[in-house]
Amino acid sequence: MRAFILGLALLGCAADPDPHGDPAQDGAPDGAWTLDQGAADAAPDAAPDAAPDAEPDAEPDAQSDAAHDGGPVPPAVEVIALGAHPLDTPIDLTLAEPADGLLLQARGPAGAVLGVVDAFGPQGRLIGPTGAEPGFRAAFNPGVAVALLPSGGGPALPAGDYRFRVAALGAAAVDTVAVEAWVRRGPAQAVRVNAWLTPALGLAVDDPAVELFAAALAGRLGAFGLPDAQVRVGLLAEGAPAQARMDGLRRDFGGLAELAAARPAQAPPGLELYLVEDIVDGANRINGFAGGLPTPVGHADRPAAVVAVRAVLLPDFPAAVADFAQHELGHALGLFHTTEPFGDAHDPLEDTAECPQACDADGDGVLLARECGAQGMGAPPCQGASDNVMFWTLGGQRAVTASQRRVVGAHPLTALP
Ligand SMILES: [Ca+2]
Ligand SMILES: [Ca+2]
Repeated sequence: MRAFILGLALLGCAADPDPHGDPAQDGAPDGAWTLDQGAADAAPDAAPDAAPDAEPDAEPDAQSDAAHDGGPVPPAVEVIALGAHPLDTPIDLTLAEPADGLLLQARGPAGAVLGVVDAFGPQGRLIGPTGAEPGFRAAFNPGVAVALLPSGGGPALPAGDYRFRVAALGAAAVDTVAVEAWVRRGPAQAVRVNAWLTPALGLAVDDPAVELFAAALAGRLGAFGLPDAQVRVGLLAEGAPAQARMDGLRRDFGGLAELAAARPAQAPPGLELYLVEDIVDGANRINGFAGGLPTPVGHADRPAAVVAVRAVLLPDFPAAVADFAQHELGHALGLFHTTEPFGDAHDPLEDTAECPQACDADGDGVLLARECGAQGMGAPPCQGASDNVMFWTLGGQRAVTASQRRVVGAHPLTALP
């Protein structure tokens, strides 16, 4: 979901409804929200539960190590607690040294949909005032605002002063949000995926098809520049939800929260992938959904940390389910759709092709993979414009670009052993 406003992705994204639609077919857009498509007003959360999780320092905004709940912090990551802040107020951060990545997180009430906007660094604007501006996209996530910089790939973030604010969609009741920054230095190392099977699938962690899925997904993640990806499959307890039901346009992510609640508390931090029977977003059935674009670190209890993928095909087509999972995990690691379903928004990366609305050959307003020159077909500017793993739906080649690997490698979860 990038949210909510930001677009979620239809397919894969966080709200990607169909991240790639069903294998071997172009799906209709089913889910994504984009920033300019406002969502229905959500009921305000009556009991905001945002609370700073670090002891306040003498100076209210002093930077200090955060007492986060994400497990041991690897050497390549520095966590800076920025304290509690009201919405829409400037939040300052100083980097003493350059960084390869910066994950900004702001935890608020579970019912709020929050995003980091108006981010600036020493070299200028990083995220637009609403998050939707071309080249300055960001996402809105349920319960925790999360932004990964630099979202456009590119060189390291320079040392110096950074400023941003946290905004909510709709009339959410938010007193303050608890803000922290995860500073990433060094190249991508590895990533751990906690892949959770819902018992309703009737699968065991050592079923051959499940092992094939895990191996295929680890290979897919290698394309993101993560050759040491670990996919650890676990079985959720009896009674865990079989489906994820939500209504993104109404800002209802209850189905994702139910999945998050089923996660074993002792599991190590990682990308949280839930393999379920079905995913329903409003009136749409979708193949995958990423609750956060990107996913937060240390907030596994929040829907923003949930990546759900429909896995009924896993026994027969484990590699196809791994394809869906790769796309959704791409969102969780900070990647937008290269082109959104209606061609009205694109990722901020220069080395991924954009499929312009002029490629809508049948005039229905939706850019299908074949209209965007899937598999290198077609003619410019439509040729090959859907041949990227983060195109909103299936059908094209699954290319990954250098900038996409750069973004993924900025996420602190790629520093976890
Ligand atoms: Ca692009
Ligand atoms: Ca069309």
